[in-house]
Amino acid sequence: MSVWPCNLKGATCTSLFCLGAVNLTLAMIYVLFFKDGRLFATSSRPAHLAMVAPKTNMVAPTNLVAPTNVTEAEMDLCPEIPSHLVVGPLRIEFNSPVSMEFIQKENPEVEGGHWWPIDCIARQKVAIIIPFRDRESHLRYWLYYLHPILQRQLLDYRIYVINQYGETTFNRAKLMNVGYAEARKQYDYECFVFSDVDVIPMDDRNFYRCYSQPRHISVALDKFGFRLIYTGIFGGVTALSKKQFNTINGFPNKYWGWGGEDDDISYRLSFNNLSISRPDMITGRCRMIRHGPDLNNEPNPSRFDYIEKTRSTMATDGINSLEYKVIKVEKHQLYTNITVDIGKP
Ligand code: BGN
Repeated sequence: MSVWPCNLKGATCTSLFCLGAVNLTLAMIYVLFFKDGRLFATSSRPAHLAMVAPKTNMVAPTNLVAPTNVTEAEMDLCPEIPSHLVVGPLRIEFNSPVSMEFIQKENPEVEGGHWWPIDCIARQKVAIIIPFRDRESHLRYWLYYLHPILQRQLLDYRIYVINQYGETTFNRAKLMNVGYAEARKQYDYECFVFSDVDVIPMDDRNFYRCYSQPRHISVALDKFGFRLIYTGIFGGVTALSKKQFNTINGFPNKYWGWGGEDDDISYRLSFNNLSISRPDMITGRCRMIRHGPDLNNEPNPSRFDYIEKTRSTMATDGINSLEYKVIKVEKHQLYTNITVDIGKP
């Protein structure tokens, strides 16, 4: 009796059997490794979530659908200007509160505030740092509007909320320094965007990324009639590369209360021969959430004195003299929350 599972004899039967075995092996490899559109080893994002195109508040992008059988090494860099960007203005309003649950459902592919494109390689890894205390309703609007915008911009980004512990006077610049230091420990970011929690861009083309010069992103605020109120202004939303940040020794730590810290940063830039890059005044339009004065963030009377001395103080007051204590790190779906004790004035 023949051992071959066919009626043919000798070489013909052997090759038919081998061909069948090869086919079966290939089919198994396909099912195990490629079925979900990519080698599973290249992404920790669950494949069924990775395939979901990011939700948007305006458009449904078409080119974010998972590709077929592409490894990361074969992927192209994402386009510098993605074709699915909404050509502004976006409808940004703060009349109907959004719940965190709703925003979470809208962004199932975001984990700990982290998102990255899966069908191309992001041009920059960006840490987005939000100095924060007691502004939950603002944070919800921020997350609701920004996640879809950042995804359409095809950035590899993570949101860090740096929450000041305790009741002492707020210190925006020191919290931003903490955000930089903590983000650096987590990932090899090339770019750091520092954003107030109450400022939302009105145009997708206003990129939350770094440029060859430090970037002022929120250039045309509705609060100021969509104008730049003075040339050196560097508040609201800004972006600095790792190199630019270190060139100016980061931000000052001693501005407790409202005002002046952004001017100090602006002086640091010009004393180090850096200039400010900006989008045009249409692309750079932003809305600010209206609110009353914050508790424990009164205008800082020392700010006038401090900014006069920036040139001599910037070498010793900055990221090289930063001291703080992390109280708690919580990974929420839409952001990483770091509660930090930054001391007192
Ligand atoms: C400026 C503040 C900035 C603030 C802008 C916009 C000062 C320093 C004293 C000259 N600067 O006047 O911190 O971002 O207004 O509100 O107060």
